[in-house]
Amino acid sequence: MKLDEQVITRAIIERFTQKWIDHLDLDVAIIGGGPSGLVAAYYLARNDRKVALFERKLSIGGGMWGGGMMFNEIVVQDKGKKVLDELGIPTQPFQEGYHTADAVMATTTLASKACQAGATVFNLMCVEDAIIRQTDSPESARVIGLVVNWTAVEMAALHVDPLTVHARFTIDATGHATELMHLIERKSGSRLLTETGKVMGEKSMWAEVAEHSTLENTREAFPGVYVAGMAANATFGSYRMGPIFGGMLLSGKKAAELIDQQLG
Ligand code: 48F
Repeated sequence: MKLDEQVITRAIIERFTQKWIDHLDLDVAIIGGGPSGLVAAYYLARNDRKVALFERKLSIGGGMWGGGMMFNEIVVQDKGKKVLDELGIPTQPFQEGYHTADAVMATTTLASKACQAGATVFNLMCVEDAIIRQTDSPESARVIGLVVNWTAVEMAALHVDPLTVHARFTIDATGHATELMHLIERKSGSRLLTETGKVMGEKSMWAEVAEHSTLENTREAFPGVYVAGMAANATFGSYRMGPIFGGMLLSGKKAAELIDQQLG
């Protein structure tokens, strides 16, 4: 058989188009392919939820590849280690209560597990807006979908209109930037489900407190939208934690469990 460039091209266009059409109506849309987004994608997809994850960059993994300051090892505490165990990611004990994992092994395995469980990743796409609907008052507003565009369009600042997906639930797992929640704050005309009604902003570094609060802050932050990972702490005004990743992993898992319950 001779290889034909036209067949290769048609295969890519047809298959991608079909994949995109198949994911226009989702149970859960996840924004951000860092550790929290990937863990959430894994647990939701494993429960047969229709999940798509949108990632601005070429690669998924977010801030996990680089460990701490490009020393590509991550640290997890005992509870975080349990999630790595469930995913089959090897860890090494460091001292009591602390474990390490190779950052590249952790990132690639997590990404692979999420995809194999059935989550579909759309990389090189950024979420630039939300679809917010309200029935009567601003209080009834709910996010029912996302507005997406190619990262290349964003980078080149081209004037090209985006496309959309609908989702019953959305997870903002965009890390420190907390992009979706900032968008909703600007555009919804209603309060977020935080104490101030706004994105409260990230505080300085305090690993001990931040790791606990990441989990507490993993919850619905606007009707239809959950926050996970660093975005949870930035939304609800807590600390950052640096290269300890247990909170990120547990947050992704908690977001998945909460949404799973809601989906019934
Ligand atoms: O930052 P990131 O890894 O988020 P995370 O899951 O984990 C945080 C840790 O990596 C680390 C930390 C840990 O202890 O504090 O920072 O909370 O991944 C966020 C991903 O979201 C993508 C971004 O490119 C990154 O890969 N992202 C951000 N905004 C958008 C987006 C957007 N609007 N559309 C698509 N992707």
